[in-house]
Parts: sequence; C-alpha cells; structure tokens
Amino acid sequence: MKKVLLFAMIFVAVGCTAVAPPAPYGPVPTAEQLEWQKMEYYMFAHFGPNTFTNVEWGDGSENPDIFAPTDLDCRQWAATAKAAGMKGIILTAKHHDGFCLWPSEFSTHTIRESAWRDGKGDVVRELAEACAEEGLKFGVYVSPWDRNHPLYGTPEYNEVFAGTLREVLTGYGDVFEQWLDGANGEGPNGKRQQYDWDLFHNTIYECQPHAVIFSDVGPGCRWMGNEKGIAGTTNWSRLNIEGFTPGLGAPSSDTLASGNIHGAEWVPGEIDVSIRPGWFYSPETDSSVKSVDSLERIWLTSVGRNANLLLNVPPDRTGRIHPIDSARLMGLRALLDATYTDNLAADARVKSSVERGRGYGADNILSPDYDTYWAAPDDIMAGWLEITLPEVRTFNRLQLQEYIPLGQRVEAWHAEFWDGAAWQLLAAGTTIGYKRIMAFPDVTTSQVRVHIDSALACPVINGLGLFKAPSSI
Ligand code: FUL
Repeated sequence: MKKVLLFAMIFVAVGCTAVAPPAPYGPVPTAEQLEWQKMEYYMFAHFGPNTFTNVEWGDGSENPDIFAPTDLDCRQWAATAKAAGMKGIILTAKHHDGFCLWPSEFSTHTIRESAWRDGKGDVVRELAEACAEEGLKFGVYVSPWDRNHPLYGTPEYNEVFAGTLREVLTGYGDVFEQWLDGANGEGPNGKRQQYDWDLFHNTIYECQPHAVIFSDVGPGCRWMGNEKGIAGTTNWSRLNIEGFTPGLGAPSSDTLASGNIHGAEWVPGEIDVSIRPGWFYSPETDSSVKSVDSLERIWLTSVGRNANLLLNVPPDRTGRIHPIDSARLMGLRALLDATYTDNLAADARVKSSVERGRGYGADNILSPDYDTYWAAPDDIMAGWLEITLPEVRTFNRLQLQEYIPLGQRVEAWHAEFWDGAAWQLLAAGTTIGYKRIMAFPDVTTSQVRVHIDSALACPVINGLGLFKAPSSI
C-alpha cells in the first residue's frame, strides 16, 4: 500500500516537472491588457466642430451650430470598421475645443447647444449602439486639455473632468479603452492645469474596471512617441512610469517608441496614426488619403513591431466615412487577408535545440491554440527552432510571437534559410513581443531556422509563421 502511494507520488512529481510552465518573467499583462493586445487593429474616429472648419485644434469659441452633419450614420462607421477587420472604434467624445458629442451636464459647449437635431443628438450613444450591434468594442477619447471650459486652469476643473469622464463611462455600456491625450498647446501665457491623474484613473476604473487606459505613460497602454505609424524596431512592452506624467512630463519619444528593457510596469505600445494628413476630415485632404501600400507599411511598423494599430479614419461632413477612406481600408483588408490567411509553415515538421516536457514541444509553435508554446528549460536563455516544409515554398514574410502571459523575454534573434547548399541569413531582430513581422524579398526554400540568440529568461515562443504577400516590400 505504502509502495503504491510512493510510486504515485513520484509519478505525479515527475509528471509535474515535465509539464511545469516556465516561471513568469518581470511584469506581465493583466487579463485586460492581453485581450487588448489580441485586438491588434481598431479605428480612431476624430469627429466634432473641427470636421467642419478645416482646423485641427479648435479654440473652443466655435458656434455649436457649426456641428451639423447632414446624414450622420454611425452604423456605417461600424460596418466599415467591421469589414476592414478592425475590432473596435474609439471616438473623440471631447477634443481640445471642449465640445462634447453628448449632452454633458458639466459643460455648456455641447451637442445640446447646437441646432443640429434641435439639440437632441447624442453621437456617443449612436456610436456605442452601432458598435454593440456589429460586435465591436467601444472606446472613448476625452481630452483633458479644454480650451472652452471656464474652470480650466483652476483646481475645480479636475472635478469637472472627473465628472465628465464619469458621464461617458457610465451611460454608454462597456468601454474597452479610455484615451487620455497628453497634448496641451496653451503656450507661455496660457492657463496651467495641474491635472489630478490619480483622480482621473480612479474614476475610470470605478466606472469601467476593465478599461485599458491610454496615455503617454499608460498605465494600460502607451503612446509610441510619434504619429507616423512607426514603433521602435526594438519594442519592449515594459516601461518605467514612476515620476513621469503624460504630456511634457513624459519620457523621451525614443524611450516611448522602444520601451524600457527592464521597465517596472507592463505598458504595451499603441500606434495612433491618421489615414489622412490631419486628424479631422477636411475636403482639402481628399486627394491625400494614405495608399494601401503606405497602410501596409504602417501595418508592418506597428502590428509587425509588437504594437497595436489605432488607425484614424475621420468621418466627413455628412457624418459618414468618406468613400475614398473606405476604399483604402478595404484594399488593406484584402491585402492582409491575401497575405496572412495561410501560414505556409502550418504543415511543417519542427525540431528544436531543446525539448521540454509534453505541452512545450517545438510543434506547439505551429498550433493555432494561443496557449501552447515551445519553451527552453528555465536556465537556458537561447535556442533554435527549425522547420522543414513538405516541399519547397516561396514566401516574403516571417512572423514570430512570444507567449506574453509569461512576460517578454527575447532580446536578440536571427533567422536563416537553407538555399540547397548552405544556411543564408533571412532576417534578424531584437525584440519579438506579442508579434514581430519581418518583410523581405521572395525566398524559396523548404527549411528555415530561427535562432533565439539571447533572452532575459528562457525563451517562450508560441508562434512562427511564413507568409506570402502578393508583392514584396
Ligand atoms: C494629439 C492631439 O493634439 C491631436 O489633435 C489628435 O487628437 C491626436 C490623436 O492626439 O495629441
């Protein structure tokens, strides 16, 4: 009897050792940050008085009647985003001009003061409902900087802003992301507001405990330091935020673009970029909407560099997404589908430098299940994965993914392909993170090897893909 028990205990112990997951490394994403990261791509909608004035930063003195979309159709925005493969929409519920797209009780500069729909309109409600109907997530941008509010620049404004947040965050269903803009162009003689960020964050979490808060320094996700669509080639999802604030108190643009290798918090990057030269619609930019080609480059430098892509598609003066913008979005979707639907490595054989126990074998990198992965033993910080395709194939994209629920680890890697006589360099990089995509001219081979050259803890890789884009970049 005792012997059986002992045997059973040894069996369980050995079994546990074989399948024990690697210990997490450093800060790891919350459940909300992980879900957010998996969204990858969603729409920014800048809409308000500026849509009608050719101005990017309204000064708050605009006549509310200026806001007069002739044919507002938030369902068309949501249907467009859905068809584009986006997972949500973030609306500028209040931009720097202070104009609220809902009838806020904290302001006298709102949609209620406009003649549009006799002051009975509510764009926040219409868009929140349209997103819910399309199965899209809904997010809000509410600018702390307010060029209209009479209390801006006084301590009382912090309570006003918290109340404003509370309104949009309680009246319209779930909000996946709260966008807090760091911009403030008041200039040397302008009003100075000492923002109470703790109050704002607490208010947001109180109303929407699952929201991811965006700002220059998170805490949910961070600005990448530019509005061109370019994340750092090195991009850690960790950042040191202690002592920093959004706006002028933020870390340098370079730091925001690449994160901190040993950062204390998990604050992944989000690329915000507009499909037009400005953030708001203007007929003057109808001829300069970004091409599909340029959007694909942005995809590679954002989603392909471990950042989410928040692509601004500003509704026009009718209150609909302009046909030119829509056509570009569909062009990008078609290109992404043509490229990434078929992983040309899906049926490959896989070998690795180190095999762990069951559940962590190298073939897990080709499994569509997100939660399976290949991991080296805890004390080994490097390794390789080799895939052999059933035949020679041509591809021009390599995609790698780390299993970020256990932290971000890889700091240098390179990949090679077998040209029939020798291994040739295919691509090389530093960080991987949630997703890293490399683009290169067409390569034809049946064998690829990915070397993890160094990592901060044992590498944990959960995805490897080879893809063929219709044209090489
Ligand atoms: C900036 C703002 O000043 C722009 O107008 C725009 O809203 C952009 C997304 O953020 O800080």
